[in-house]
Amino acid sequence: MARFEGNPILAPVPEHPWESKYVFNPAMFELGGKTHFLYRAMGEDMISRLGYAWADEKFNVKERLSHPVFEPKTPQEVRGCEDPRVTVIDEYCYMAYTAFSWTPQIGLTRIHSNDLLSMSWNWGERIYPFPEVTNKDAVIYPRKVSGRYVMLHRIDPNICIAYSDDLVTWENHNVLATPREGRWDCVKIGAAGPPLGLDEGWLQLYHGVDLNRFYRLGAMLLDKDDPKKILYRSEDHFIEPCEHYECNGHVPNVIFSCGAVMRGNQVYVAYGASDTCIAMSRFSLNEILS
Ligand code: BMA
Repeated sequence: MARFEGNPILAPVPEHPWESKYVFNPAMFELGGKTHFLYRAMGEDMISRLGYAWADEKFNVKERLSHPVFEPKTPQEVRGCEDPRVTVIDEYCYMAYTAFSWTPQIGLTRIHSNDLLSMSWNWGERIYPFPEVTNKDAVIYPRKVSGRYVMLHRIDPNICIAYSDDLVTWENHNVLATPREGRWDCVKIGAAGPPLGLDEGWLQLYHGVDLNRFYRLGAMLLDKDDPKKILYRSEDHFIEPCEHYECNGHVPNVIFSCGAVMRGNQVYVAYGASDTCIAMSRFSLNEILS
């Protein structure tokens, strides 16, 4: 992956108490001709809230709100709402996130696309589909596959898959992929963001953690009609921490993505760097598919 020259693209704002220390791990998605970022932010109280910014077609950030747009509201998330991943399905933006109380679990909610575009933050009900399960890194697929919605989630250390008819009740849980001994993804793995639908299959970026707690990104290609079949998994990672903003920060040596967008042959990937700021990178589909 090639990094943007202007990295990092978003940094903490010392004047905003809720995002004065760290901003990272943004959902990234396209809607209404804009690229949207919903990002995890932490300030003095170390509670994660979500901030919002949008960018133009060249990924220049045009507007960033000075207030959080999603905050902890229920006992399940008293310690924060983390790592959002957004999937646009019909007229709604569905958001999966980590709801953090004493343990992390998956939170799901949605907002109407018109509300998101007009920045009216009328989020729907928050549901916790797997109560009591320590879980993170959920992503919802952008359309039904063979008649059912698909979700990947992460029960440490594996990426798991689940299915739903209504985006509320999720069942048929299975392990999709496990860490690989002796490699960059040997300790734990998690889906990076909703997958990209290609003719060749679902391109699923994921993060892998190694014994030194380095977070890197790689990818799997999953079968178009049966995503629990892994057609290919990258031997090597696509990007690893090496820039100063990736190696020095709140949690050093972390590249953690929650979303990417595809433009023709290019994939643009937003990522949190060292749990402190937000950067962008890009790669060519032709290159990785060949
Ligand atoms: C994960 C999550 C991410 C974070 C990463 C590295 O477990 O908490 O938000 O970026 O660890 O610290």
